[in-house]
Amino acid sequence: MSVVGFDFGNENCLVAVARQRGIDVVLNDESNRETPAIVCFGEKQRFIGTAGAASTMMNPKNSISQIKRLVGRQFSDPELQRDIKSLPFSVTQGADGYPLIHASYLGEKRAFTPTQVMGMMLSNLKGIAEKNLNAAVVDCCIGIPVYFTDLQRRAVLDAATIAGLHPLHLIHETTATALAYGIYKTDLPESEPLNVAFIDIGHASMQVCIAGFKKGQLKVLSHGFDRSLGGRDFDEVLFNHFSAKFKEEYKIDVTQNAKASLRLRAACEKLKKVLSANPIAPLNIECLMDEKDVRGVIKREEFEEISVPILERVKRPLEKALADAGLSIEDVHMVEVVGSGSRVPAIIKILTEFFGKEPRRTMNASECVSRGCALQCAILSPTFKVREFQVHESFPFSISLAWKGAASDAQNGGAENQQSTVVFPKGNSIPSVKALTFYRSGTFSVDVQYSDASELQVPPKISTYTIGPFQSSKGERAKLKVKVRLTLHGIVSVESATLLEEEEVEVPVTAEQVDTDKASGESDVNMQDAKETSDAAGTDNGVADSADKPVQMETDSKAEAPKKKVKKTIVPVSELVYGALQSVDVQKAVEKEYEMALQDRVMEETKDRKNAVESYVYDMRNKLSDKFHEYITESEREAFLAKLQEVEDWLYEDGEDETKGVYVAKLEELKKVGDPVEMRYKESQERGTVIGQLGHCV
Ligand code: ATP
Ligand code: K
Ligand code: MG
Repeated sequence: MSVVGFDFGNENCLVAVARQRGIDVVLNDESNRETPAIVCFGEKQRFIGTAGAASTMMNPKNSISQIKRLVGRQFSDPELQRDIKSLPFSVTQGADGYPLIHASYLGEKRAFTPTQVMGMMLSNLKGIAEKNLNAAVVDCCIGIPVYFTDLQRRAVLDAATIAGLHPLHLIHETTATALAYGIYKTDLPESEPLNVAFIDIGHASMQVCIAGFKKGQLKVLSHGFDRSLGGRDFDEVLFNHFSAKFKEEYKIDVTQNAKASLRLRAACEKLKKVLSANPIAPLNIECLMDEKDVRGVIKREEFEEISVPILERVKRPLEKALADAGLSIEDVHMVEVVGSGSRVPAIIKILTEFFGKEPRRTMNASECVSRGCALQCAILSPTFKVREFQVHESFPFSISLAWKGAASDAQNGGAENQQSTVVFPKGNSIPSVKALTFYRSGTFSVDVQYSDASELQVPPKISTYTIGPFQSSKGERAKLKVKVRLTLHGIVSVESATLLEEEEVEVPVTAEQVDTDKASGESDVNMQDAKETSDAAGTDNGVADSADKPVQMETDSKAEAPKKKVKKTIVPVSELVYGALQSVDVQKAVEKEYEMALQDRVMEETKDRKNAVESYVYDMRNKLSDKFHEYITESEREAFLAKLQEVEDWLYEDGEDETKGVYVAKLEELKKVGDPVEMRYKESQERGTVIGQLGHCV
């Protein structure tokens, strides 16, 4: 199996692989460690990553960036609405209420889901890993922001499927960083944990994680985030500043011109980077719009002044993380800053003031997430031996289960009959399984929802599960055990429902029965969880839903014989996840991706074959006047040179844009003339060598 970690950034993606001697961040085709998250749709193929970034300026409307911002969100999402205002490509609302990205591809107008585009990007990253490992890559770990909703997490999994990847673990980016920090430390305390705050400021968002480290383990204590506070917000501030200035000074409205906007944004990003190291920075763009060259300059002080609305927000996620961890400032022993967006000096100033100590940069700020992901993948892989290190992850939101009371109550209760209980409270460990017990007489449904959707600004309902049909042998209300799982990826689903029927026959405990209970795969911890949950559900429940002793089975199996036998029957559960792709749609997307990848490959090969013809022409021309000179007659040489010239001209004219087959045939045509010459040359060389050797022997 492959051991690969992907950091899919809003701006930059990194790929890390595990090799026997350690973790390496690998280079892409252009020999860069960072690959821009851009998919550009062209007339004949797609350009992805570095090639995509190179095409952006020429083809802004078809260059899709900020992919991570768009996945798994409704079109009406206020953040998405804000984001798409500054994007050069078109995003509209699809029939299902989710965004569609429009681009012209192969000369046709096409629409893609953000998940599909993420799949394209992941497929490119997968290719980078495969080239470096020289092996197929399927198993991997992918970093995700801690604030990703259930739907966003599912979208990443779908995108991975489209790319032919199988993520073993979607890991929170800050946790990956914490893992990469802790696993190499040999001096971690035995008892009192070392508390470290990790702050990641990327291109579009800020994440905070406080983790406690002890020898051989890390425990995530809390999270904090601002989903819209990152490097690009500073670019935007500068962009607004200069576009207003240029409107006044040069009478040009950059915002009305996609290309000019793109160029000014890119220049502002550069300017921001210069300001991180210098007190003042210039901005010059030639021919920005209406043939006008523009000039500007800004001091770091002024930049910080106009950035106050952003900088003011840095503290809030820090305060929240601290409060949720139940720590005071003095309890935080170390502060580590990562993410390239954190290079803005004003941010470091705020962090220093807040924590009362200088934040450190001991980690590689751009690589740590990908490294942590690869480490996590290595830990999960049976093929790698990794130093014993446990990661106790904590879930950032509260998840509830909601249901309607039983039918008889519904008739007089109506809406009041809606009940809910928190299944996974904020801070719950990941993964986790909990069980709830329901008493029902027929098919019923439960909703999985956010206990507090307001902090996420999403509709509260995640999914609905319909449980049934089932038939209780005794009629009346049957007892059902419903298992809810919080997966390693931080996705919640109802995993199974079991009908429990106590039979009057008294039977002694058998070894077999104990085994069956064990086989259910729940640890003691989880059973304890289940009890807590059901207690909570039990308190405010009516008659119908009293969640009664869900751990009874376990006590039964441990009790002394004789005892009651419990008959277990699996009850069907059907799932509806709001906004998630149906598996048939994912399958269709997989096929489409296959087609597009094939087209890209054909085009790459075509370019390759065309280059082969071109280099043959140059190479042969040189050789004909050099080493092949004596192995061809004067007239033949003249004719061949003319032929080569003719082909060269053709390459720049009629043959500029031909199919692969045509270039292959053209090369064959030339080789028919060239090969015999080459052959004669080689033969004479060999003869020469033999003679030479013989001569030497004598
Ligand atoms: P995210 O974490 O939001 O998904 P990402 O991982 O792609 O995004 P990073 O690569 O960590 O983001 O950071 C990119 C941001 O850092 C960009 O906004 C970039 O302009 C900014 N940046 C890079 N170098 C500097 C610098 N020297 N000074 C200021 N900002 C910088
Ligand atoms: K990154
Ligand atoms: Mg990042």
